[in-house]
Amino acid sequence: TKRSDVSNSEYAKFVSQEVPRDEVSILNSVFSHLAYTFHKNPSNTEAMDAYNGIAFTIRDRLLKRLEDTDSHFISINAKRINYMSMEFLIGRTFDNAMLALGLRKEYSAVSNTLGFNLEDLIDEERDAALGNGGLGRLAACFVDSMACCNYNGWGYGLRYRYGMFQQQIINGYQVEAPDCWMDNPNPWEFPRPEISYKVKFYGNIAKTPSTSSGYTWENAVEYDVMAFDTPVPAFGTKNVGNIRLWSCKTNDLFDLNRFNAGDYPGATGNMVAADILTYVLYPNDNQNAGKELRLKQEYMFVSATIQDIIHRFKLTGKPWSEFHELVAIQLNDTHPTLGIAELQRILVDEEAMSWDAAWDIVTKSFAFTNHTILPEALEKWPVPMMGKILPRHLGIIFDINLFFLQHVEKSIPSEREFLSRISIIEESSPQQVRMAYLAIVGSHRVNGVAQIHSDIIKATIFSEFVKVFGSDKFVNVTNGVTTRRWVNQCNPGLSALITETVGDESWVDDYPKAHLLESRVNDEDFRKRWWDVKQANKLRLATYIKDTCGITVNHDALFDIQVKRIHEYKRQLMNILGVIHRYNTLKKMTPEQRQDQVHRVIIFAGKSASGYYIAKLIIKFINSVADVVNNDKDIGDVLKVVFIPDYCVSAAEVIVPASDISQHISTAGTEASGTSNMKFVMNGGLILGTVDGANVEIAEEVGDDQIFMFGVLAHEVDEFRFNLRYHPDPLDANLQAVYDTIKSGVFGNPDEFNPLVECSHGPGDNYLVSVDFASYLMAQDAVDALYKDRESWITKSILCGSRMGKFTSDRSITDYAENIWNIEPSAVDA
Ligand code: H53
Repeated sequence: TKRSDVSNSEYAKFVSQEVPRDEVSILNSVFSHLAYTFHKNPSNTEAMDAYNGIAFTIRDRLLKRLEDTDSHFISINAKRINYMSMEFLIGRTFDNAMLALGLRKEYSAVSNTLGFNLEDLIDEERDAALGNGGLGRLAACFVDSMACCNYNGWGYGLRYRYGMFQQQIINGYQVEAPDCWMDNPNPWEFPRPEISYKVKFYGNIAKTPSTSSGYTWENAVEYDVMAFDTPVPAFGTKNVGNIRLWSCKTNDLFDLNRFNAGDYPGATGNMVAADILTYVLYPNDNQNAGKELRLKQEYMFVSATIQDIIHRFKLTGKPWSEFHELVAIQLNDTHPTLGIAELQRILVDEEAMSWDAAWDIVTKSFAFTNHTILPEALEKWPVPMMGKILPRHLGIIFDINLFFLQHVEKSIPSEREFLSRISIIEESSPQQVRMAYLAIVGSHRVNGVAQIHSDIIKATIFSEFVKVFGSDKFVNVTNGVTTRRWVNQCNPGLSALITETVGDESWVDDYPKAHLLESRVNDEDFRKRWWDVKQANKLRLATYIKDTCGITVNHDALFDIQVKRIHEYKRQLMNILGVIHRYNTLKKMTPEQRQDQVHRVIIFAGKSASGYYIAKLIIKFINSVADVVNNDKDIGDVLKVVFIPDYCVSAAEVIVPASDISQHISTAGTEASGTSNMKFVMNGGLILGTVDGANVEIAEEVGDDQIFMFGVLAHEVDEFRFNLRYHPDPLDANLQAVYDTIKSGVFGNPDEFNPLVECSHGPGDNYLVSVDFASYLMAQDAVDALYKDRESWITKSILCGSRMGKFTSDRSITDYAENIWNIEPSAVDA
């Protein structure tokens, strides 16, 4: 008998055992980790140790399931989805994992035995904030849904040493501090030193007729990139997902010659250079920084990922012609688009394939999701920069473009102008590589993220490509959110109500079942409990606000929330100008009249890109207004304004369940989808929004009359912009009064805030604040009126909450699977 046969059969016996689920066994496994992983015993165990000890036992369970899932999919030769994203905004994993494993009660008892409250241990975990906003959170929801829906899907990304910066508010200003999230042990990842690849930069291209492609990439600098796996707990199935994150490996870069010559710092020079590549997440959302380091990050990410995909494919022993039947690669925005050139390069330069055969494989495997039409977000890289860092890829991109333009010329007789408009290379000075165009040309499907957005990209930024490729290549997949985190985990009160109504927990992975809530809309007892759940969540948020901002708010007031990245197009500015209008109106009233008004707490949170001047000024302005309003004795509890610092996933889990109304008020046509709008409504909050992104589909589902909509429509925006520039209307009297208040100096030096006045009216008003302001105030009045009628409010809240079945990310993933990836689910146990 070979040694491996013995150990294999023993191993098979070992892994086929179920991991015990009773409290005593769990406690013992925690003791074991405390003692042998962390060198702790119950008497010197602090909260952080208890969290780690417990988390490591959960990690053991997840790793077992990851192993089982992997073996299962390998055994059936399943196609794998590779979801490539520069961002995964995961947040915390602990609570989510306990719920997914169905062991929360047991772990709660074990925590008590150790002398801790489970809720406190949950707060010990640092968020994994490897993303900026909606795009990164979507990626995290999608990996959750791929796992829960039993698809063979992996996320691929970068393991940033510093995630999204921590936001402090000092004197009203945003101040950024590094997010040192790796300072503590991370139970949720495990290093895979055996999985590492070489990634090359710089160098030159030599013509080498002896090689199959005729080119060799020489004199490049090489780095080693290593994998870290983060298993993704899944609810209601034994499958688990995985996010493979790449990190630079520095061990090989120690310069022994310099070390021996006594130059100790110099000996580590290359190590530092390599490390920096995965040091930091660029804190830009919907904005392209255009930095050389970012291009290197993107390439390091795609190169390691594509090599890993090819490695796994080769293990199947299948011919290249079947590659696309086993591999789907989804590009989350343009950030991983270089993957197209990388796969083409490996196939022609290293696998000796013909250009056409390689290109056929590439285009059948890749698909591209577009998330924005904002010009400042669309990635372009200067040709000289790309030529320096990635000389071979630049050559390949030029060839892809040449063949593409030749094809266009042949199929539709075109003028030069047309060709230059759709060229992947923009003829500017210097020339630029248009990454979205490369992504379209190299993919078999392109999708937008909400119906209105998918329609807009076909009619505007990509319209010429629709002429070339036909309309069928362009599809819509409306975004969604995972109901595991965004209802079940973050809102236990509501979750219990839904479970009681549905009869079991099946709604958690079959969210359309929440529609059963509607049958109870007239049940008095149910209505009262619905209201009480909301009040309890508001009390929880009020406590959070007291702890983080020191402001006392009354949880009986209407909670009006706008939390998202701070960006001009999202129009936090319009919100705060509306607050000033409300303040002015209240000031003019008698104390009795004031007390009669709906009491409101207006809550903001969100980060600004560190270099985004106007967005940072908006944060300062909100805080200056808050200072005045909150300290005005005349106003008291009638109006409070709060800016919660350091918005992140775990803060959102407290904020989202507590809204009465949330604002999604982007200029029509600018917000591709939005996903927090979905979370708020699922949690029984109503929406005040523009006719934009997913608001439109939410209105379709819940009923037009259920949500508060206002503002100009997407197709009217250009004309309004033109008029603001050339034929401005006189300024709205309310807006003028708001400007007068700002100019009076009550909120501080008016000169400081003048740029905000200038960009909210007249030719500077690119996002149409002045155009929508009057209808915004009217919609706000309608909100007040309805809130006074509590019974109607509760009815709307229940109806909206129950009609959100469409917006689970399980539905989005099923759409991708059926319309783009052509892949079937398969459960581990089946
Ligand atoms: O992606 C979300 C959308 C949202 C959109 C956002 C986004 C980013 O967060 C970053 C870059 C980008 O191009 C788009 O703004 O509307 O909901 C997920 O699709």
